[in-house]
Amino acid sequence: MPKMQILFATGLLAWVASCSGDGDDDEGEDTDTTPEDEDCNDGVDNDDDGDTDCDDSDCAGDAACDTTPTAETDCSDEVDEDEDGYTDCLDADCASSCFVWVENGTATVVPEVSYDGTAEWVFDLIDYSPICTYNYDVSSTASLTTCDGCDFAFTVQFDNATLASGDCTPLPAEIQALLTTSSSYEYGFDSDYDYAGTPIAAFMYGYGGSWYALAEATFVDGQFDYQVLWAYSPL
Ligand SMILES: [Ca+2]
Ligand SMILES: [Ca+2]
Ligand SMILES: [Ca+2]
Ligand SMILES: [Ca+2]
Repeated sequence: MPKMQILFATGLLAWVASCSGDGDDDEGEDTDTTPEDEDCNDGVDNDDDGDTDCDDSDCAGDAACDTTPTAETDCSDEVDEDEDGYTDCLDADCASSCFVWVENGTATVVPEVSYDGTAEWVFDLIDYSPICTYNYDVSSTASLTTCDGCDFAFTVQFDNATLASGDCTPLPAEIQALLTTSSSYEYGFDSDYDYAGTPIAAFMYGYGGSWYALAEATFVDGQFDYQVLWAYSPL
C-alpha cells in the first residue's frame, strides 16, 4: 500500500505545518484581524462574508447601490421610473417621444340652426416643438343631439383637411388616419357648468351617451371659440 502511505504522510506534514510551524508572532496577527467594512463600490468583498458590494446587505441604502433611474426610461408604461412625480408623457424627460394634441376652434353659431367656422389641430412635442398643424372647415346645420344643461349642442362636421404646416408622419398611425378623414363629433356649450364648485363656460364633448366638459369656451355675440388639449400621448 505505498500510495496510501504517501497520501497520509503528506496530509500529516500539512497538519504539522499549520499547527506547529507558526510561532507566537503569527498567532497574534490572526486574532487581531478585524473585518473591514464593506466598501460598496470597489468590486471587493471587503468583509469576507461572501457578498461583494451591492450584493452585500451591508450596502442596503448606500447611494452606490441606488438603482433608481435618473430619468424616465419608458414613456408609455404608467410607471414613474425616476420617481420625480411625473409619469410617462407628463415627464419632461419624454419631451422627444411624446406629443400634445391641441384643438382650436372658432365658429359663428346660431343655436339650433347653424355652426360654421374653422378648426385647427395642432400637434407639438411636449416641450412645444411643433410637429404639424391641420386645418379644417367645420359645419353643422342642426342640433342632432341632446346635452342636458347645455345652451346648445351640435354634431360638428370636420371637412376639407389641409396640412397647414409641418409633417405629421411621426404621429401614431391611428392619429394619422384621423387627419385627412372627414369626421364628426358631438359638441356642446354650457355657459354655467359647475366645474369643481366653480361655474365656467364649458366646451362639452359627447361620447357614448355621456357628456364631458373638456375646456373653457366662450360664446359671445354668436361667436363660439374653444381650445381643447386632447392628450399627452407617446409617439
Ligand atoms: Ca466591496
Ligand atoms: Ca462582503
Ligand atoms: Ca414611465
Ligand atoms: Ca418621472
